[in-house]
Amino acid sequence: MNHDQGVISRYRDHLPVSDATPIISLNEGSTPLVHAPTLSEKVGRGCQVYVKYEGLNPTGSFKDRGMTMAMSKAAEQGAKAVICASTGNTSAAAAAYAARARMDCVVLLPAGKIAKGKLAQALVYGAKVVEIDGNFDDALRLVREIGALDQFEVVNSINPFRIEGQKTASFEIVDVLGKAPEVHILPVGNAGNITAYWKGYCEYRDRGQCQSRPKMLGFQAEGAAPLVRGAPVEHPETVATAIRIGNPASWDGAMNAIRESEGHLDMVTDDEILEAQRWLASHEGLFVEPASAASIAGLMKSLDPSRRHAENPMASIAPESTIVCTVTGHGLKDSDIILKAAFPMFKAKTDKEDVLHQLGF
Ligand code: AN7
Repeated sequence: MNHDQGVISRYRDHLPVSDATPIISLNEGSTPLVHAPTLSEKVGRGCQVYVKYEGLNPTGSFKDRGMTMAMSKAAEQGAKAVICASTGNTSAAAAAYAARARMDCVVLLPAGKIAKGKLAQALVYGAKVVEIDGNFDDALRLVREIGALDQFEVVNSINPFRIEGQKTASFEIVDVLGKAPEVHILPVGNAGNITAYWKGYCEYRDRGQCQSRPKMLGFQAEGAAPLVRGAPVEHPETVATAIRIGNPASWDGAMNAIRESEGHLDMVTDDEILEAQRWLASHEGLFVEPASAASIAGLMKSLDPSRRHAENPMASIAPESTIVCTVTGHGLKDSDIILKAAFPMFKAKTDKEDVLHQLGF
């Protein structure tokens, strides 16, 4: 049996690997592109919405695609240890793949701002976890400084191999649809993923695997929207801790994707994010983390009839368009956010009558 079934082995012709590259993989990728019938109805005009459900990667987020590449190349280069800053998901992926590669892993996390599931992952995979008294941007600055010392390979998305791995999501979407979608919607934090998706679509088009490329729509959280505002945000704040980033590393890559694709960049409020998260779970059966729901919130915002035509990126979309929303991470990583919200529950005695009575039957 072929043990390598992850994105490198499936797309190696499109990736900078050779026979000298040891493949560090957990069979990431091949995530489902789930049709969303209720969301499609909401969009209307015969459009079809699909959700790229990246929460089904081995560590529960899209970061595994980039990490298999970054870690394989680090192993090829003989690295003994890796380091990254993270809002949570990168640290989980780095820790898992480092365990697999038998390397040490150091992760720098903003103290108190990481969803519990992600922190648990970094710890159980055996990373050395350093909580920083600062935000993600501070942690990334430290990683750049420490990375320059040569003991560590940096596996943040400033490592170009991360972007290479992440572009495979676009390949999968085209392979499944048989074409590129008309619109692709993503949440944007450090902006590596939107950069990677655009690179993937461009390369696939250039190789004749698809004829067109989608408009790229990126959504940031309102309190952490440096790209929308055109300047770094010193104190980013959002309930979507994964995208609580004030100075994205792939700033230029994101702006280039938006410009070249004639796409659009916008922001959504925390309330819109949480509402979209619950809506997607309760209407489509897909539980994603808050940052991931920013793409759904963005689509919904674009449908709001009260929005003026000119600033609405969906206004110019043709009928029967195919729209793909990437939902980047699994909802279970941050169950606290749901449980804090005081959803109604029932209490009953161990008694059939009482259960029915409490339910109002
Ligand atoms: C679920 O883990 O930056 O725009 O350190 O975890 O490529 O940064 C996470 C980012 C979206 C934003 N959704 O992607 C990290 C980190 C989820 C995320 C993003 C992240 P980028």
